[in-house]
Amino acid sequence: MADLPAAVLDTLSTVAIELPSWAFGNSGTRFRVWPSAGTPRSVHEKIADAAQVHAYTGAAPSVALHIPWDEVDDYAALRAFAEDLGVRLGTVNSNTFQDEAYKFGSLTSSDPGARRKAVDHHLECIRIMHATGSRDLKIWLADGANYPGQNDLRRRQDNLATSLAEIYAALGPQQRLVLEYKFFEPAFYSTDVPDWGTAYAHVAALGERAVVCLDTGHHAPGTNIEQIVATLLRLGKLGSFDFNSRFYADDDLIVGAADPYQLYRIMVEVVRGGGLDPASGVALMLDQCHNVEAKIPGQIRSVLNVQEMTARALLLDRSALEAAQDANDVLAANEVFMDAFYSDVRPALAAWRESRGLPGDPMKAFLADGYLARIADERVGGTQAGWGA
Ligand code: AFD
Ligand code: MN
Repeated sequence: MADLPAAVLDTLSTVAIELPSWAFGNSGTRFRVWPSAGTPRSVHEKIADAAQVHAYTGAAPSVALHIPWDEVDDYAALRAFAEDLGVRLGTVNSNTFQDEAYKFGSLTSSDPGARRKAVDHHLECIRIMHATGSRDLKIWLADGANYPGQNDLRRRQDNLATSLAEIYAALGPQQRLVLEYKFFEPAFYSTDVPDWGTAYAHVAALGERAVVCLDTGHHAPGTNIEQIVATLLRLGKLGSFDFNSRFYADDDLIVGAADPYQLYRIMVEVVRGGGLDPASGVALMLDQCHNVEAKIPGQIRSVLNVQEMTARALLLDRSALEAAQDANDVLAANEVFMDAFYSDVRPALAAWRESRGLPGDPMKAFLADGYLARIADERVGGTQAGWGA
């Protein structure tokens, strides 16, 4: 495909993919966290690496923070540092899954002291958001149980509702509470926010500035994720994605790498449901842990994968599709749907990037730049960032 319709390119130019600060630190699995030369030793160096992704792709203008992993004394200064590098600070991710006090839960815990500590952590995250200018407070809870009988499943929901209500009441008028679900892990028998329905029930009870985060790696195998996307968009409660891909569990691999067709189907529902309209408030964020691959190139690949599948979704001939659907012409509808998926948009995207002063092939341009060799030389000493495990 030589070029894309102007309307597609106009929409693509508004698509912003938020990068997770933790993707640039050392990461791995519960078995081993792999260090690598040049890994950031501070949130400032993470932001510098994230700014490289944006500089080469033009599509990653914000960086999500993780508290306490990215704690600093002066968040206003951190915000200015990021903006000087051409990116802004985005979602603030809380962390109530690593402190000893949360061994048996945080916001849902039967221990009022653990709940208090967890709520106070979120109130601190909100204070940070005022300094960083962040809109979203993202809450993912590891809370759950490993054995039947361990927890009172119903009381955990009551505790969660009470805790979330206090946090929600502390939000500023432009801020949102984004509740993320995950069907298992680290808890193995029950997770207190396991699915979109539970997350939806809680955010619906809280109010209009409470929404759901859909992490694409947080579903049972075979789940029809795009149907959840369509439903949450219809309900006005899809706040954000945590994009990644998986083969078996929450593998946090490069989005689109395991199943580009699934990413296309998800983006078709995002387009159909108005999720690309900036007014929709839907945030497209990556949540990945680059295990054995280089981190900055891994993020560049991820951004390009989202951009490519979004372009294909925007090419879908919706009027032909609707006509075939209304006629119950199964094969014609599927053929229209697949026709857009089979479009190789890469040459047209390369030409589009060059027309905007960006490298046609961001990955090739970045690798030729020598940044990775420079940070490997310069970043000696200190303590390499990880995910605190
Ligand atoms: C882990 C969790 C969840 C969360 C992320 C950042 O599984 O996806 O969004 O950490 O806290 O990946
Ligand atoms: Mn996530």
